[in-house]
Order: sequence, then C-alpha cells, then structure tokens
Amino acid sequence: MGNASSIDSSVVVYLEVSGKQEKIVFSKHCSSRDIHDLVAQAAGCSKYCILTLKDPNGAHISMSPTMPSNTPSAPYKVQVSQPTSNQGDSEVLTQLMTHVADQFNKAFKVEEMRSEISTRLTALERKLEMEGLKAVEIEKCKKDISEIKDQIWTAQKKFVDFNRMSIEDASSLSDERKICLKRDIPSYPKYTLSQETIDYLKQPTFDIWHWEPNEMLSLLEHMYHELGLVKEFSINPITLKRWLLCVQENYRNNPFHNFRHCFCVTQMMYGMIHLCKLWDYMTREEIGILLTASVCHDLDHPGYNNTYQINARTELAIRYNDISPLENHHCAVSFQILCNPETNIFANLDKDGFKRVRAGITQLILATDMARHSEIIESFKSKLEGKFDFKSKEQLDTLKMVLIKCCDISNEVRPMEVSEPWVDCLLEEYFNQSDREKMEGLPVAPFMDRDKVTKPTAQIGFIKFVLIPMFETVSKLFPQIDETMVQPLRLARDRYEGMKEQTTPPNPKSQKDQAAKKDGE
Ligand code: 0WF
Ligand code: ZN
Repeated sequence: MGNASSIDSSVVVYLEVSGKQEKIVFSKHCSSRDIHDLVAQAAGCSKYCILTLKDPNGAHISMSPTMPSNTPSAPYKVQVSQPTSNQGDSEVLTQLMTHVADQFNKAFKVEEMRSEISTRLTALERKLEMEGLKAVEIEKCKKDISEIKDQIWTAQKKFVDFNRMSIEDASSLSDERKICLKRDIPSYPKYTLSQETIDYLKQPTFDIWHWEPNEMLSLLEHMYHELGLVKEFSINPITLKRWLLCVQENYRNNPFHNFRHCFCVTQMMYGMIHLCKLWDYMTREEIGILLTASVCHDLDHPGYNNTYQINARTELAIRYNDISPLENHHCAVSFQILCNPETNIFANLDKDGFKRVRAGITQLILATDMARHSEIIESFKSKLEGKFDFKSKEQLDTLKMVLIKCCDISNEVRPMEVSEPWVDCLLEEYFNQSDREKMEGLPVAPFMDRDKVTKPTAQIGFIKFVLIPMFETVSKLFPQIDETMVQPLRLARDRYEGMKEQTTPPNPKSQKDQAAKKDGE
C-alpha cells in the first residue's frame, strides 16, 4: 500500500461500491469532509449518508487526507447507510401535512378565540398596573385572569397540534431552542433602582458583571422607560417584561455570546445615546431601533462563527446561502419573537410603523457581521468627507450601523476589570470552535488556535487596527467620544503591549539588531 498511488500531492484510492469498481482522486491538502463527499459521489448517494470504508481484511479505514492509498486489486469496500435522524422523515412529514390540513379550519376558529382572549387579558393586565387599585379589585382581576387562563388552556389544547407544528418549525432554526410562548404575566422581581445606579447605567464604566440575570432585565426595562420608548411605541409594560424574558431565554449559555453580552452591547448603546445626545439628531423611533437591535443582535447564537457555519455546511449556512448565516438567524429569531402578540413590543404601531421598525432592526443586526466591517466603515468615512447630513436617511442609516458595530465589540472601552474577563470568555468560545474544527478536518483561523494565540496577541491587533480607527472615526462626528471611549482604548492597547513584553521571551535577532542600533547611535 503506502503511497504507491500518490501523484505529487494527489492521492488515488480505489473503491468497491455494490460490486462495481470506482476511483477517487484527491489532494493531501483537502479536508476529511471533502473526501467524505467524494466517496458519497462515487457511491451515488447523498453526502448526508453515513459511509464506512473497509479494506479487503475487513479493517475500518478512516476517511482523511492521510488515509492509505490502495491498488485496483485491493479496493476499499464502501458501506452506505441512511442517517438515522432522517429515517422516516418524509413519512412523518406527509402525516404531519395531512394533519395540518385537517386542523386548518379548526385552527382559524381557535385563532379568533385566542385573539379575543388575548385582548381581554391585555386590558386586565393594564387595569392591574393602574395605581391605587383597591385590594378587592385586584382580587377580582386575579380571578378573571385565572378564568381566562383556563379558557386559553382549553382553547390551546384544541389548538395544540397546529401550534406544535409552528413551534417545531421555529425550533428547526436551531437544534435545541424554542421560541418561548409564555402566557403568564412575567414575574421577575421588580427592583427599585437607586439614583446612583440610574446615573451609573449611562456610563461606559458601568460594571456589567455585578448584576444577576433578573437585575439585567430590570435595567433593560428601565432603559425603555427612561428613553421614552414605552410612550413612543405605546408599549404595554407587561408586554415589555414578557418580551425581555423571552429574549433572555433565547440567548444560549455560550462562554461569550450569551445574555450578558446582549446586556453589555445594549448598555453601551444606551451610554452612547446619552453621551452623544442622539435625540438631537434622530427620532425616538430610530433610538428605539438602535436599542432593540442591540438587545436582539445575537439571539440564539450557537457559539460557532460564520466561518465554521460555512465550512461545516451547517443547516444555517445552507438556509442563508453562506451570506451572514448567523446574523440572518439572529434577525429571524428576533421577529419570530416580535411577531408573537404576547411578546410584540411594537404591537401598537400601525402597519407602516411596524414595517419601518422591522427594516431598521434588520439592517442593524445584519450590519454586525464583521465580514462587512470595511464596507460599512468606508461608507461612513466617505459620508464624513463632506458635512455629515443627519437629514439624509442613507447617511443616518450608515451612522446607526457604525454605532451598533461600535457597541458590539466595545468591551475594551470598559475598565480593565470589566473588559479582561470578556477576552477569556471569547477565547474559550474560540478554542471550543477550533478544537471542533480540528476534529472535523476543517480549516482553523490562527486567532482561534489555542496553540498560537495569547490574550495580548489577540487584543493588540484588534485594538490597534479595528477598534481605535473605528472609534476615532466616530469621534469626528461626536468629539466627546475621544475622552470617554478612544482614550480607554489607547490605555488598553498600551497595557496589552506591556503584558506581551513580559510574556514573550526576548528574540535573539531583534536583541542583536537593537544592540547594533545602539552601537551606531
Ligand atoms: C479575541 C479578539 C477579540 N477581542 C475583542 O475584544 C472582541 C470583541 N468582539 N470580538 C472580539 N474579538 C469578536 C466577537 C465576534 C466578532 C468580533 N479577536 C479578534 C481576533 C481575535 O483577532 C483579529 C484581529 C484583527 C482582525 C481580525 C481578527
Ligand atoms: Zn454581539
């Protein structure tokens, strides 16, 4: 065996598929997945089939670029089996579709009922909120709510098959997640925020690690009230609570892309809105778009980036044709939540208003794909060349995209005690990804490789070439950003450079160069 059939970096392997001989040729530099797909092609089956290779002695041959080549007289036997999770899928699907058709007429009736009950429930919730409600009235309201819940339960039981179908549709966007359909009035405790916390919340120095998940919900809720968004969009305060809870439940517990990151980005956006007094330049609706896009921007992030999605040909990459698969998914989940009447904070907008808000949020979430970084920054810079026109929709849209980008990657603007743990979290997520990529024979980015990257090396280039230039550009429009945001970035860069010097063993060549330079001085 050995490399008898290798031509330069190509490997020739002979296969036997149902008694027929096939030949595949591949490069030693390709991935295991590519070889798997080639074998599938030779076997005339889908690349999603499970394939096994056995040599003439029955020994298992692993499909990888380093697999031993063979000869036509001793081909590897290919065994094909269907992926078990898909077994019978089409049968189940057919049954489901028939069932859905059956349920369709019933569903219309139930939906009508749901809608009426929902309206009555909302009215009661509003009543409950009103100040000075007497105890006896509260008791009556509670009784009414309980009765209505019973009615909903009965209606939902009839509706369940139809509903289950739509929930499962939503969950197919990710393997384990479900868009929550909470009926209950959300019950996270109402925290009374001190004036100190209220003021501190507007600062980039705010300690985002100090707060429990429930407290973060209250702080987010406060932002919507304080910015006048509850009034602007006529948001039912209970719907706001329900929406926030639902958003929280649809962030996964990733090391980095989790609900605390969502809170961090939103708090930085809230800080920038105040620091730049954005209400002087844009409408409340636009401020609502900025804040809501920040809240939703990483919903249901799976913890593996777009490069992984594309290289591993995941369901998301296939669904979105390799175009910003994650960001498209975050958007889709956002609007699955916002299209549910119980969690739709924009339910009281008219049709055009909802359309504008939806387009605005979508545009901002899609802008967070770092693959579009240069495109967006260059477009913003070109608009700054003349006098920036806040009245032009195109120019204002670009500014909003840059603002959400700033907030999304702004950890290093924060004090060291707050920012440094984030680097550890991100590296943990990156290392998980690179370990998986190595296992699956996929390409690994050097900045994710635990054997190549360190905290200072990860941060120095990012701060110098991504963060400082972007924040400096924004400070041309809002000079107050320089002291509050760019200056901390310069300090962070210097700190990591110091850290790098301490951890890097001296390079003999550069020491020699320096000595020579000194001699020449
Ligand atoms: C670890 C480092 C990095 N550092 C951050 O502070 C930060 C904030 N957000 N992100 C960050 N990445 C990413 C999360 C998802 C997208 C952005 N990374 C950046 C990478 C190592 O190194 C570079 C450096 C320059 C250009 C490209 C990658
Ligand atoms: Zn993010």
